[in-house]
Amino acid sequence: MPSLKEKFAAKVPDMRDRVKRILKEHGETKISDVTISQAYGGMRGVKCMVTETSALDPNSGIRFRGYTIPELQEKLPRAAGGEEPLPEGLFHLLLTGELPTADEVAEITAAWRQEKELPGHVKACLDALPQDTHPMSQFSVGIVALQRDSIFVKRYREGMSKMDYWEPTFDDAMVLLGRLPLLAAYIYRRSYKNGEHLAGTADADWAGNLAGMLGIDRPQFQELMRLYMTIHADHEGGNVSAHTTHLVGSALSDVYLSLAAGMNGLAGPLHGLANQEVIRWILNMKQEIGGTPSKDQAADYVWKTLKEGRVVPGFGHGVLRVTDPRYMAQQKFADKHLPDDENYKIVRMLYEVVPNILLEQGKAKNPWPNVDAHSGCLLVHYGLVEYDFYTVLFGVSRAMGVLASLVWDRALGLPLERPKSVTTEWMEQQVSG
Ligand code: CMX
Repeated sequence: MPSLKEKFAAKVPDMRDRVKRILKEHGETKISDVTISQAYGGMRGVKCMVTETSALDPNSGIRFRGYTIPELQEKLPRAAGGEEPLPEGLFHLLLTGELPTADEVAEITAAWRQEKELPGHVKACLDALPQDTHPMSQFSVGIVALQRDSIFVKRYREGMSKMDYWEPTFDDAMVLLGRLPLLAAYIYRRSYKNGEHLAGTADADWAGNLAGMLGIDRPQFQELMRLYMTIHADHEGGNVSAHTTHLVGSALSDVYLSLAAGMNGLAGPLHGLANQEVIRWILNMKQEIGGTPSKDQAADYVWKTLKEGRVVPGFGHGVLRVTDPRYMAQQKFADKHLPDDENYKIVRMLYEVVPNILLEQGKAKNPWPNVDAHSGCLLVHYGLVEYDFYTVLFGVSRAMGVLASLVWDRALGLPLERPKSVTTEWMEQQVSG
């Protein structure tokens, strides 16, 4: 069986040829026109970058290398006795475009699980931070501290051909992906469990082991982690965390510097941090109402939020115009494992209440829930009640997608990203009669 690296290497020449051919034959073909609104409005819909790993359709949602989430749940290898896909398999798919066999997944698990402990200087670095430093800040600091071991940096200094850049990028990505659960668990246990760290489970998979290191060693929570890590991994290239990782990587910054930058973007409340905001917002609503809200009480609370000039966290999306399939995958999980959970029932009720209100208000282009509307209630159910930690889990998963893309960026020799900016004066000159 060829290794993952050998399998990837075999795919590189053909992709290089395809890109070379399309550039040579159609390089001047237009694929997007840019309006003034788009230039001021966050570049929505401007087609100006290439990401191979996944594509997002406004009306049907994410497809990872062509596969929907239900298809992945059916086709990707699972843990023994489990029903959810192993995220290692998704990484194989994102990187190579091919569904892996169980043996290929086992190879990735073994490679990532070789990383057994964080380097001492990384732990010391984290321990030097005040305990109440936000977990996403700790995550970013930890990733940058891990950069000391970058193989790419060493090889670049020694002098390396451009054609070989992808190789140490791949090696760095594999080490980093092995270490991210260790980093996440270290942050969790130092922040919330008096620094009482837990050893992993010797024979567990990547996500199952993370569950154990967090201290929630229940088979159902392991399953949740497998699902969570799979569905959060990638959302094509334009979202803030993916785009930032790609942009910083385009300066040949290694995977550590690039991912840390992407994670700083994920830590914004309009992006990944929305997952902690959602559960806080729900719990504040319960507290203010003094119990489980009725539909009318929830509606009043949503209006109050909007009237205060705030967003309703977990609803809306920059691209999607339907309910996020990642939300639906979590709903299916909840229906199966925790149908009577009180917070889950509130999340379900909000699905009936919020979209109508956002439609009535008439501002949000997409009134439907996104991935972050759901994840919190699942985590709370299994006892993970430290909300500030939630985005770290999103980050561990997102790393798989953005790092698979970064390896491709290096393999295809994509250049420094440098779009053109203009001034308002320039805009005014364009439109003046
Ligand atoms: N609640 C209230 N207002 C909302 C809203 C929401 N959930 N979603 C959009 N709007 C508002 C916008 O703030 C904007 O208002 P202004 O015109 O006053 O600036 C207007 O509707 C139009 O926005 P849009 O084009 O529909 O949405 P954007 O593409 O600009 O932004 C997003 C997308 C996700 C940032 C936005 O829907 C939002 O703020 N949602 C809540 C935060 C959230 O859940 N983020 C997580 C997204 C998923 C992820 O990345 O993890």
